[in-house]
Amino acid sequence: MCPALQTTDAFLTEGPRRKRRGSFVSGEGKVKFAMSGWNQVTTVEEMEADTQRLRDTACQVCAETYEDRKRNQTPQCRFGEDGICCRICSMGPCRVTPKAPRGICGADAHAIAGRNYLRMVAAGTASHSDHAREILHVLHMSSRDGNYPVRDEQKLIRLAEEYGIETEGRDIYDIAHEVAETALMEFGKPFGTQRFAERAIPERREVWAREGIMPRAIDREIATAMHMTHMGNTADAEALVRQGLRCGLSNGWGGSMLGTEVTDILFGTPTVRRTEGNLGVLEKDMVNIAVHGHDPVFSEMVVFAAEQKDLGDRARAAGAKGINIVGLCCTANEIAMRHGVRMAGNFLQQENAVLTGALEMMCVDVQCIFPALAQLTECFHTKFITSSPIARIPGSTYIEFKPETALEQARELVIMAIDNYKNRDESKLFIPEHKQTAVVGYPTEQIIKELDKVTNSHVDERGSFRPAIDAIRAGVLRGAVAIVGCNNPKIRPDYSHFEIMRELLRNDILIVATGCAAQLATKAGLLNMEAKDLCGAGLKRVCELIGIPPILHMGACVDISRMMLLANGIARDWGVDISQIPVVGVAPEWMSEKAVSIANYVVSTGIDVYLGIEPQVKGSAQMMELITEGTRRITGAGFIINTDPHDLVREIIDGIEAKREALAAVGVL
Ligand code: SF4
Ligand code: MSK
Repeated sequence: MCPALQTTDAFLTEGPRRKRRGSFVSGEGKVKFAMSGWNQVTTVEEMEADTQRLRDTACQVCAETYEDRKRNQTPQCRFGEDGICCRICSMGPCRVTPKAPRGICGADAHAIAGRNYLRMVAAGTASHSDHAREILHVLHMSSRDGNYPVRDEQKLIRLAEEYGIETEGRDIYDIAHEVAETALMEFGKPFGTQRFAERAIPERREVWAREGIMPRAIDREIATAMHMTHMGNTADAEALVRQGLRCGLSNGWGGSMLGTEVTDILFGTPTVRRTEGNLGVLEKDMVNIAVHGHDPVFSEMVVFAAEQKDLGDRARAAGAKGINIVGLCCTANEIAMRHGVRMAGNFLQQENAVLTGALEMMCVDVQCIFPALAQLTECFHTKFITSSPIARIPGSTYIEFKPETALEQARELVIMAIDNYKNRDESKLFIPEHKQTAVVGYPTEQIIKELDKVTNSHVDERGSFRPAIDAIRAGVLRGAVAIVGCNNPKIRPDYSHFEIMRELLRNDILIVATGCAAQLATKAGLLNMEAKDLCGAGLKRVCELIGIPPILHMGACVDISRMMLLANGIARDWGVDISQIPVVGVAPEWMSEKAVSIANYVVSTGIDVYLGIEPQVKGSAQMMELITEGTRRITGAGFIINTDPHDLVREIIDGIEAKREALAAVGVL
């Protein structure tokens, strides 16, 4: 038996409720901890042991994983790492060195790094916003009897009223179609700025107007970014950074916000639900189907099809106990929040899910999908289905998903998976046992509702932010941190998320999480109500009073706009700017261009962003200064970068305390 397997077995026989003691290094040195009462956290070491055991399976079937490919890519190119390789025109590629400080056209390191950076923002904005556009087209064809009815009519009416669309006496689907048409204009309207920017408090809008970063049409901001970075255009790093802020805003207060609103309208605004997370949610004797990606238009229909009785009967006739749908990455967040569907894991767990040998099918839609899944699934019986013209992958079975035929297509996929159950090879089967219960589904509306329970304050129909403010004002909560983002093999996967979350909880800081960070919290057990025992006395009391876990799951990476509205609401209530409230964003393990776009809109909203992975601009001192301090001069917030999670969390706590002191000095606290 290999050592990794022995380790895993030891964990399993010891059981999950063992006594735990340990230590971790914080900014103040090594801190010992002994958990009292609840002691069911799944540690990163336990997750790593599971991964190691699954790598044995990979060896057994001669499959490679991202770790093998990472080794082959090491050392990674320094020019790329520092952002100073330009291949924008065919005179290049040009690489900046001390001996050759300019490209052939004369662009220096600052221009090259700035252009590369802005292109990342543009790509991230395009991805989130195009996702929203697709869903808007589905809203535009929604119907009472079709595949996609409207599930949250109240939210639709509210949005229609915000848009100034007549609602009185009209059929809900007429309203839905007009809302969709109006919203689709936000992508390409020739004049004006983003309508949702009007949701921001006046102080913020003033900053955006003063600094010339008020977002116009989404497609225009993307096109402007691409135009500015074309050969022979902008070489001024500050102008590139400013366009990054504006382009990011067109995502956060445009495309992403639309994506979230319309997803809620079509599929229902999430409510609190219990679910489970980690690979242990795969079932040995069921037909396992993983849905992976971001777009719920696809996954919702697969979930719906799998619940149909005749397909359940078919699975049982095939010798299985039923059909088990699980989610990966942000698709998991979407369907967990609306249906309680269990979550198999985050970004760097996608290969592990296949390596269990228990997946009959992996269905993907868009974004964050490893092309490597095609080769990997060939080593197993797993069918790998791609469904979107946006994400075509050689080696997959491509079944283009169309809203008009969605249910029939989803049923065909589920049938294909059921028929594949018989092809499972028991000799390759290993499902790690670790899984955790989790409470998910805290969109902004739900958080307000829950926090209102603290003071029973008078609230209007939409609730009030007063209780959160009172808890922070009293110092019971020191502040709030939004932890978002991916995994990145440049650092130990999930470790930074875990360490930062745990330390923030100990320091009475409420966490809201989305994306793959939220998935780590799920896997670790930090979305469990009982995780309050890991918190400082203040946060623990708030959790007990309200009945919430100390980390609130707010959704997918597209849902970070929910966090912007929450911060906006708190600032409005306090009568201060968003940049003054003790709320920050953290992306400890980010990797995607979407994350760069998100970071830009969060900073533009006035919220500091703490990064655990360095942006690829290090080759330009000017760019480093611009993203850390320059944006602060423009928006009141900037990036704080530290690759050591323990140092980073100390900086976060110090940052929150500094904001509290500043508010106390002006009499707000
Ligand atoms: Fe080189 Fe300038 Fe062309 Fe970039 S744009 S590849 S720096 S010549
Ligand atoms: S899935 S963008 S790895 S959060 Fe949204 Fe996770 Fe990051 Fe993809």
